[in-house]
This record gives sequence, C-alpha cells and structure tokens, in this order.
Amino acid sequence: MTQEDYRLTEEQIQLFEVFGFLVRRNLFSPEEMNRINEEFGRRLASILEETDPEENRLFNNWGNRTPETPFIASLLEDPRIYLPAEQLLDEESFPVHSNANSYENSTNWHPDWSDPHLLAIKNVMYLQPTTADRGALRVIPGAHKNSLHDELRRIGLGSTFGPKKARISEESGLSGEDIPCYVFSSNPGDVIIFNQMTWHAAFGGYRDRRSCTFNFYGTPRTPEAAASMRKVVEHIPDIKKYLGTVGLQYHPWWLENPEKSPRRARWIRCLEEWGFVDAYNS
Ligand SMILES: O=C(O)CCC(=O)C(=O)O
Repeated sequence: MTQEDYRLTEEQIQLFEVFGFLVRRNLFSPEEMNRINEEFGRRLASILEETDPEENRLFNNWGNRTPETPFIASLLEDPRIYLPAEQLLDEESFPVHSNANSYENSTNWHPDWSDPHLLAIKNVMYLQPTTADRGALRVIPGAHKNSLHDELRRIGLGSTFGPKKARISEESGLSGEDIPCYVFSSNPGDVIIFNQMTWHAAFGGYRDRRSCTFNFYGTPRTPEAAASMRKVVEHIPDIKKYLGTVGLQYHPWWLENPEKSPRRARWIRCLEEWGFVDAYNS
C-alpha cells in the first residue's frame, strides 16, 4: 500500500472543486469494516454504561483518538484518509476532528459552516449500507460556493438537528427529501469527502445509524483566514455542549505520539498552536 496508490487524480480534484464533494468506493475492505464496527460497538456500549440516559444528548458521539478504538484512531494516519486532505487543502492541513457518531434519526439540511476563508474537508464513512430512504448522506452539488450557498439559506433551507422543520418546508410543504441533490447510496468501505461549506443532510434515519468522520482544516494563509480560525476555536465550548461529545477529542494516548510520527508531531503542533487542544480537552 503506497502513498501513490491513494493519490487523487487531477480529474477527481477537479470534480471536488466544481461539485464540492467526491465519492470513493471500496476504499476499505470488509475485514477492515468489521474491525471498525467491532471497536465502534464496544466503545458505544461502554459509553452507554458510563453516561446518564436522562442526559439530553442529540446523539451519541465521541472522539476516535482513544486507546479503546486503536484501529479507528489509526485511520487518520492512513494515506486513504490524510492524502486527499493534503491534496485538496494543502500539505500543512491538520485533522481537527476524528469522530464516531451513532445517530438517533435523520439530519436536516445544513452546511457545517459558511465562511469561505476557512477551508475544511470532511471524510464520512457509514458503517451500515445507506440508501435514499435509509440514512444516505445527501449533498447539493455546487453548494459550497456562492451564490448557491447563500441562496439556499435565503430560501429557508437551513435547520438544526431535531424535529423542527426548515422554514422552506413550513412555508411550501416540501419535505427535505424533495430538495434536488446527489444521494450517496453506499456500502461499508465507501467514503465521501465534502467541502464543509457544502449543504448536506440525511433522511430515513434510525436508531444507532453509524458513521465515522475525519475532518481536516487547511492552515490559514491570510489574516481573514486566521481570524476565522480563531473564531472557530472560540466557539468550541458551545459546540461541545450542543453536540454532547463524550470523552476527549485529543486523548493523551494519541498526543504522546509514541512512534514519533513526524506527520502526527506536525499535526499536534498545529492543534496546540491554534488552541484546539486546550479548547477541546478542557
Ligand atoms: O449522517 C448524517 O446524519 C449527516 C451527517 C452530517 O451532517 C455530517 O457528517 O456532517
């Protein structure tokens, strides 16, 4: 398995830039997906034992960089995950989140953010097969750019987690499923990467719908981008509370970097310098 094997082609990079997302099929083998599912299931069971069922969390989610899930934790350093980030963002990009998500239901339309100064990508792998009516991620092609990105907010597509309908649905009777989009029907082992400004959603949700997500941020190169990054870090306490993420994003076990990986050492330096480690681990 060489780095070269997992480099995106120029055509894939172009597709990502134009549409805001890229689908990669059969990236992980059934054996690897079984291992991921096993670690995920064990960690979820221990979280359910440790946490108060009355606690009002949106859905069960936790950081992957823990000794309880060593194989999932290692995926950030797998070229199938970090190489596209280095190609699509830059060689100095760094992994801010590596999360496991056990959803309770569907997710309404939203972008992860709307600030074009800050470049970020998210890799999403679902651990169960997905279809249009069973939890597939939907993305609106081209909605990572303006004017489409802002127009979708203007027409009232934006919503939050939970049963509250988006304004466009209240006013028009359209459901989230009626919005034109690409549906990422997938099998375990497939991965979609999207620009975090891309509008996305998933419908036909059900209890314990599982995904692992790996996000990378580009290193800010302009004062505006640096200011945006600082704003993101300031909002971390609110986001942690809102999402109810369990455990640490950057476990000391991962921060120790026992194999002295130069790539991980660089990532840790960026995460510390920008304040992510303090903000997420405190
Ligand atoms: O699968 C879902 O419910 C949507 C996930 C999502 O919004 C995300 O991964 O950013």
